[in-house]
Amino acid sequence: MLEKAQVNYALRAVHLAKGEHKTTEYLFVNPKGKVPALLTDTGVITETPAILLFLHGQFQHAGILSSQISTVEAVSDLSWFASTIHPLITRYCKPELLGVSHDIAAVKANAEKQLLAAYRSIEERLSTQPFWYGNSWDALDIYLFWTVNRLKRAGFSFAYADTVIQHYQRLLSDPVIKRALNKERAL
Ligand SMILES: N[C@@H](CCC(=O)N[C@@H](CS)C(=O)NCC(=O)O)C(=O)O
Repeated sequence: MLEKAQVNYALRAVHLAKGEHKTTEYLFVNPKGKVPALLTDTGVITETPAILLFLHGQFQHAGILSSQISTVEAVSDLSWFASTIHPLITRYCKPELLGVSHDIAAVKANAEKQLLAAYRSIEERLSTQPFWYGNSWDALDIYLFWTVNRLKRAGFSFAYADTVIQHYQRLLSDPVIKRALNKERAL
């Protein structure tokens, strides 16, 4: 979204597999030991919905959130992604990060079941419009894109979610997203 807003920003990689999110240095940034965190002129912002609402407030004409919707609707949708879908991604992709010592396969299988149900409802939403809120993409589309990108890499099957994959591919060919992904890869 910073790329969409065309502002100067710097990225810092935090390697979860190496436990970098639990180091003293990172816990100083986010004591909750989670990514993402955004360092701004007025302090650190954590929690994805808060970061996105902050960016929307700062860069009002950048299309961070659709101008067609109320803040309440945006918070509701962002919260659903952050509190329902996002935690399932970790359970599916990196169940070992949860500190579960037994039956990691069951944690993953349960996450898969719940993710499939969530993507079915997303399929319905996207069957009548190309993007989350209509004809142009915003932060909700990118949150969805990020989940799909992460799950695809972890081998999740989207065989029954053609519309979600079409949405993903539509975004993948967008020049703003290409630039953002290239910057991430360069890390
Ligand atoms: N509620 C947080 C969740 C962030 C989150 O779960 N991030 C994952 C990576 S995608 C993480 O930091 N996992 C490390 C851990 O839970 O130990 C948000 O909305 O930003």
